[in-house]
Amino acid sequence: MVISVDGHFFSLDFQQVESEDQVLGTFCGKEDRDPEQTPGREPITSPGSYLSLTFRSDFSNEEHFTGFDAHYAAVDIDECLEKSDEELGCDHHCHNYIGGYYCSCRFGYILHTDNRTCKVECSNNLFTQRSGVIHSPDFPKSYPKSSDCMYRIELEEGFFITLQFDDNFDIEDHPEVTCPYDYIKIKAGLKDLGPFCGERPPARIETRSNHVQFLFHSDNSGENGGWKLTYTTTGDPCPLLEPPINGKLEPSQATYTFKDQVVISCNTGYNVVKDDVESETFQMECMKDGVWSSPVPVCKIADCNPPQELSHGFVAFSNPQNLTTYQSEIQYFCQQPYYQMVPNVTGTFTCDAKGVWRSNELGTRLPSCQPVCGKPKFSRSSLARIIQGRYAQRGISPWIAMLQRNGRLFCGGSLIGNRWVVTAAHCLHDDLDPENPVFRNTHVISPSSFTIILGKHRTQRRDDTEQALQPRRIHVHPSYKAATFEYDIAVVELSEEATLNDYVLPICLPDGSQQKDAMVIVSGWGKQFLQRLPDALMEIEIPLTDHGLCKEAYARLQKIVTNDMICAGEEQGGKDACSGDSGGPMVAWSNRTGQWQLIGTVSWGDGCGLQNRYGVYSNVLLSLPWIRQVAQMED
Ligand code: 4AZ
Repeated sequence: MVISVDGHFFSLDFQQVESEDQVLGTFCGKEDRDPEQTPGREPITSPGSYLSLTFRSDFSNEEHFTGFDAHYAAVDIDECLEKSDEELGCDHHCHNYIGGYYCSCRFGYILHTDNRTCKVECSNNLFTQRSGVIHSPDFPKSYPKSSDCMYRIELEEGFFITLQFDDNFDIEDHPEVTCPYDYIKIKAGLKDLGPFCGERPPARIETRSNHVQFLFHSDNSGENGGWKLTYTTTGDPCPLLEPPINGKLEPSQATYTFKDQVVISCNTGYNVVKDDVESETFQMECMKDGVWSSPVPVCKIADCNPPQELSHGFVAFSNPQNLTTYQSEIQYFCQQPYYQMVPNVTGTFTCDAKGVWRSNELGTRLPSCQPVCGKPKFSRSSLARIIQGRYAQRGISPWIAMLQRNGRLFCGGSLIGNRWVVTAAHCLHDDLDPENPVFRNTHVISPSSFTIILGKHRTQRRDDTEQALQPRRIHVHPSYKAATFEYDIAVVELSEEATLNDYVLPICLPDGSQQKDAMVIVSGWGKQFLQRLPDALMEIEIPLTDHGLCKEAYARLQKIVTNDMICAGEEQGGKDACSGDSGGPMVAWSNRTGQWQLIGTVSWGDGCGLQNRYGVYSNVLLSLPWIRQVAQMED
């Protein structure tokens, strides 16, 4: 601030105006008479914010002096405009205020404690990338003053940092003294480098260290362009790698250095094996001091291992050494002629590149060997037609089952598949007398109370071909009515599989292709005429009877032939099933499939072989969905 004084002056005594020890003027006299000694109307301006005025009068007043009157006012000076840059010292911006001025800095800079220069805050720059560029603030424009910039490059142990300065290098220096003002100092590991300044950049610096500290100091003067450097990192090289036999390395390079990674993969059909573990790929890394993280693994051919066994089948290798490795081929076969492959495929599998047996037909699913049904080895000669009922040939009805209790025959049955026997529900009933008040549908005999014998022919003597099997479970048809013999059908599960051979083979389930008037064959060990039991299996060939005709024949006896029953027999009687034949098979030849099918199971009748009476059988076709469900058979 300056103070300006002006006013009227009427004095012979004097008045002195001073500012900061400097006398600005001494005045006396009368304004209109002595203008040169009076301040007149000209303002007096102090150089600073202080001004003093002394009025002195002596011992006499010769005239009537009126004194003076002066006015003062504070006037501000804009130093930013008035003073030279050097006088001001503001690095970036100057701001005036009443009585003074202050400096400020551009965005990104901070005012130094000298309140004049602008510096930057750059004490904490950390670089962790494997390469990068560092330069002085504002490069290539002049760098800030009064700054201490610290740069750190920090990498994992094993890396070596190399510094390469740009040719465009300009740091304030001195012709005689080494870098007294501005400089770069570098600390690389335990080594100190620098100071560096001037216009010639330092040569490329290979530090062989993974830590570099870098100080750039600037003082409060000078206008220099600064510096720029590129840093790169390398590590010790690892030894050259040979790809494994039947494999490759990626990426394929002439040299690999610290942190470089290679992926080892094998050709199709081979797997990488490392520490007994197989995988598709394996990664290796070049570590510090030039060593690989592990040795190169080997490529081992994919191995499908011995193929799964096939129940009732076997597997054959297409190569003589029984190899199970990549591209080896195997073929499954079923135990013919008793088992066939389902689905009907070649059963050829090849070991794929993943070490899995695979077939074009089934993928990785195995086929199954299912019993062949309705195809006995021994067949009736077409000439030898059954006239009266006759001894069956051994093995001609290989599906027939004998149900024995306490060593005595009580019913017949038919083998379906290799674990199931179809028989009549009434055979498995506790109380066979419907007149008895305790007669109940639920009174089923225990599976352990009877035995099923397959491959049987004779009644009184053992057969070499027989297989005695124990029932495990009994399933009686849910619609079975003991009082009326409706749905007189049951399925017995065997506790173990029957061994299929020429004398033990299952019968096929019906496919509905049966003609209404077809001839059927009924076999059994039941009673003959004169109540005698035969000493070997008997069979008859009879026609199916019209349902209406059969119904009518029995209606006269107040017996109902329901729709789940089929009748067979000749009008004149003679050939018929009888007591002991119950549950046994009624089979028919299917021209369509070329196999024997189970059409019915022996159920009931009025007497045996009587005229105008027919044997009544449970219609298997009607119970087919239930049988398939119980015996877990697919369609
Ligand atoms: C029975 O008692 C029986 N004529 C089976 C079939 C016939 C008659 C009786 C048919 O097991």
